[in-house]
Order: sequence, then C-alpha cells, then structure tokens
Amino acid sequence: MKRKHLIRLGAGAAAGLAAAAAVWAGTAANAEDNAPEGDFEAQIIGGQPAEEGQFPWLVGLGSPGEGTPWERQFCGGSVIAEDVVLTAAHCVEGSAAEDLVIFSGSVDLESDAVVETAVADLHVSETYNDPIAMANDWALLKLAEPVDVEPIALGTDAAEYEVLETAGWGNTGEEYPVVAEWVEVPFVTDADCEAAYPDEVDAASMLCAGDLANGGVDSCQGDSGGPIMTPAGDEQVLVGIVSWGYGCAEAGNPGVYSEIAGFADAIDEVLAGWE
Ligand code: 4AZ
Repeated sequence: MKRKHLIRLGAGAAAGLAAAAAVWAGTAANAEDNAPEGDFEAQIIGGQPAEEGQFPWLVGLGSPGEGTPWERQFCGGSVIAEDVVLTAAHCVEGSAAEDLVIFSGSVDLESDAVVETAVADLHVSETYNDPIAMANDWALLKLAEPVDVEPIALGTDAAEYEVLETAGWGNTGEEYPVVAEWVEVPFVTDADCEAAYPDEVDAASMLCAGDLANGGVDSCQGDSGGPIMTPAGDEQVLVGIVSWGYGCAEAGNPGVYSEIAGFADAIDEVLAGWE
C-alpha cells in the first residue's frame, strides 16, 4: 500500500503549541504510520471526490524533486491571482521558496494534466501566532510563472452562510486520496467555537466549521492551507484557510480555519508590493 510522507506537516506545527500538539494527537509521530486510528470517525472526512473543474483554484503544495505530485503534496492552497497562492503559515513556516512547488490543473494528483510550478517568493503572516497560538495562520506564495487557473475571490463574512465547503487531498480517515475530496461543513459560531476550545480561539482571525453535535464531516491532516468556501456554485468566495482542530470530525471538536476577513487588508498590502 502506498503511503505518503508528511514530514513538513509535523515540522510546521511542532512549535510547542498546545493547539498544534493536539492536532497531532491522533497520529503517530512517524508519518509512515499515518494509518487511521481510533481518532478518525469516518471518512477530507465524510466527503466525496471532487469533479474536474469543480474547484479550479484548489492547488496542492508540495516539495520539489522525485516522485509523483501525490507523493510530494503535503498541504493545500488557493489561487487568488494568476501567480499568487494563499495557504497556511504553518505549512510553509521555515521553508524557503525553492523548497516549495504548486500542483495545479487537476483534482487528480497522478494525472498527466497536473502542472508543477516553482515558488519564487513567499510571505508568511507577520502576525502568525499573535495574539495566541495559530492566530493569523496565513501565507502568500508568489509563483515563478502564472498558472492557467481561475482564481477565487477573497473574503466575505462566513457567518452569512449556514453551510460552507472545504476540499483537499488530506486524510479521509482511510487514506490520502489521489483525487481531491470535498465536503459540506456547517458554520459554527464564534461563541460555540470558543466554548469548544476555551482560550484557544482568536475570533478575529479564526472561524470554525463542522457538525458540533455529531462530527463526521471535517478537514483533516494534509488539507491544511486549502480553502473553505461559500457554497455559491459559480461564484464561490474564499472565506478561510484550513488551519487546525483537535483530531478530525470528532463531535464537539470543530475544524478551525483562518478567517480571511480578519486579514484581507494585510493580504492586499502584500499583493500590492508584489505588483
Ligand atoms: C492538519 O493536521 C489538520 N479537523 C487540518 C485540519 C484539521 C485538523 C488537522 C481540522 O493539517
């Protein structure tokens, strides 16, 4: 059975943070032993394979070198301009641009249609882990060349939506899928999220989603950096970035996402400097 190495995922979040530590609690320290354990309730978790073209802006973030894109992918990202990808700070913190590549063009990471693009520059949020651990978990990647992908528009108030969608190549509870999965996740209010994770939620830069009562639907390890979006079909808008959670898809432990609306101005400033 093929297994993926998710070395960077561990390194990125191993900053001694209580929140991040709990994220890893369900998985063995050795990525080779990443098989689902009791922590995973079902089968992104509870989702289904994405159709080609369903989320054109969804990209994989991986390492350059040998192996298929699927073998090298360790996080997700969203194309927000022809040569800019938005991802999570914890996916790229400590990396140099030359350590990173982007996979675009297909939901199938073993398809010949996948385009690999080098990263020319990166900007990790200056307020990552400020004011609390995992706050402002965002980073921008400037690509070495434009990708032929429809970008997703940024930012809207997630609270306007009862249900959101998230997608990626992360753990389904059974495997790391070759074809991206997506799932609908109910919006969780700041008050409910703060109650679920006392003192660990920065409501200004985080939003929560998941089925609080029942669990079963969630993003999971390997989805980090990828999108959480409005379910508005053709006019989808990016509301957040997969960031953290305790386990995956557990009742009472919603997924936590970086909230674009909380740092949209800071993103615009970086983009302006790159023009
Ligand atoms: C992770 O490890 C991860 N359930 C991403 C999302 C969630 C948990 C862990 C949310 O990348």
